[in-house]
Amino acid sequence: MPLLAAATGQTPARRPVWFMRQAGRSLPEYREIRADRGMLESCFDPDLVCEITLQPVRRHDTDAAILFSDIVVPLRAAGVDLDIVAGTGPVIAQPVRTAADVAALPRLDAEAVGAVTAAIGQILGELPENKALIGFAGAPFTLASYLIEGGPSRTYQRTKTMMLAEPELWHRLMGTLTDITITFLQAQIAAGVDAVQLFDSWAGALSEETYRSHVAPHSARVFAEIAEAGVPRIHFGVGTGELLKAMTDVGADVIGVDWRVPLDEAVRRVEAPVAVQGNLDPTVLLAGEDVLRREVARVLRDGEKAIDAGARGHIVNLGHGVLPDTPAEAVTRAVELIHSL
Ligand code: 1CP
Repeated sequence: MPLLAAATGQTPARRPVWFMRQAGRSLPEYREIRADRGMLESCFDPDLVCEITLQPVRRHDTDAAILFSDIVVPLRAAGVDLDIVAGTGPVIAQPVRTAADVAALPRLDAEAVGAVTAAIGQILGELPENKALIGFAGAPFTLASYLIEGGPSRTYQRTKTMMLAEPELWHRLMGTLTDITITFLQAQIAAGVDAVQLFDSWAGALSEETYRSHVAPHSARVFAEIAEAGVPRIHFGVGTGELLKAMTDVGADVIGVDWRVPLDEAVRRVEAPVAVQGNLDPTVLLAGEDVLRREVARVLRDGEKAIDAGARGHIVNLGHGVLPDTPAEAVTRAVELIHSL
């Protein structure tokens, strides 16, 4: 499997590529299948999860499938009242803001994500042998931000206020979310995923010092608890150029890099022999053939420089998710270029 080879320091048969949000609105076949079904409902339907997970792999020939799910799925499975609202994202019915709210948070029983593990079994039965299935979870900080804010946020005002003003409460909340994340990832690993990605998408809102004191111990526990399984562990966040070393130090095998930091610079920052994943700007897929060709060539060159500088390998990806307006043809073309250049 090219993705596993790149993650573990072997020479891949071809350059592995997949895209965050490769399943989703950029695909006409996804829009059709989701037309009359809610997002959360879809995430708990194994047949749909299997079909939607495989759609981008069939169409684009990516080297990995990422499980079609969402970071709030384990919270919903545990019993948190929330919805995923089209055009907005996760919305929490009763935001978690007080000691009583934190104490009342449910725990996750692995059986509650049985639909997800059933879907993984189906996907593995259909996925070609040289392609990896990536499982994932939201990191405790990013999950906490949705629970506390009640939905998407630009400032993370309430989240950071709890962190600073009530550190004990904060760490209790993070402890509970860490337990949920570990249970969710262990269930996916037991069901057979080939690699996992921990999405700490919004960690870039924090200074390195705050990340290390208030977040890293919890994310480190997630990585430690799944280490024994031996599947590559990818760690990703947006705008985390200043946190790359801290996010690697928690125990990642592969570090995700967004478009703000060149891959070879990223590997110098992490000071560890991990693989790098990234880092095309998602808007490159909207900018036409000449730009696409130039930017793909640049990222491939940066990946080689990163390997020369000590990276274990390079998994090609975007710096964040495929934008919904992206023409599906541009994604297919990017994969072709990445495999041929
Ligand atoms: O193809 C894939 O990548 C798999 C599907 C996937 C993944 C990995 C979805 C489907 N969600 C996620 C993870 C996820 N969910 C993250 C981490 C990745 C990232 O940084 O983008 C985050 C932050 C969320 C939360 C979320 N869910 C948002 C972002 C809201 C915000 O704060 O800006 C949104 C818009 C959703 C809904 C969602 N999740 C996935 C899809 C296809 C959609 C859109 C659903 C719809 O309206 O139809």
